[in-house]
Amino acid sequence: MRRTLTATLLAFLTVTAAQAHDYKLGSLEIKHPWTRATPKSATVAGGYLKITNTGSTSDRLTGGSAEVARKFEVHEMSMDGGVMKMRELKNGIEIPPGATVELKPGSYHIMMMNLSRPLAKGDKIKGSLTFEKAGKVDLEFTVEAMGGMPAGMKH
Ligand SMILES: [Cu+2]
Repeated sequence: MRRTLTATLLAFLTVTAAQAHDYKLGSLEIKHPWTRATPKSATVAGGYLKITNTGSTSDRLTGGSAEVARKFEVHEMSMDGGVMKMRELKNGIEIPPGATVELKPGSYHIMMMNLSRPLAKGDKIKGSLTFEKAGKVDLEFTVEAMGGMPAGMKH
């Protein structure tokens, strides 16, 4: 009996923790915004998350903010003649109805630039995302372990 109770409680806590880091804005669901710990000299950090559009009209992620960055851009990374290149998406990223778009290393991402301080694992960075139609949502980026940047990545 006691064992069952503990297992149930654990399952409940796990689910609660996972849900605590999801956000909703109208028909947009935003899951697990995160970034990476940065070395002391770093001036940029990537931002990653998943956006699901449960509505019937398209929207666009056009920008946002992060308390540690003076500039916040939406970027795309792609292979160009065997070289990884990134560029700013001035018109943002489309989130079509019914679709889930993932911002992740090596793909679409948020670029936090001109960092005011290094990011340490375990930190929570307050920020926001702005969508063309849905407007603005406040959220937190969790800072995860430092990771290697893909070779050839330049700004
Ligand atoms: Cu970038």
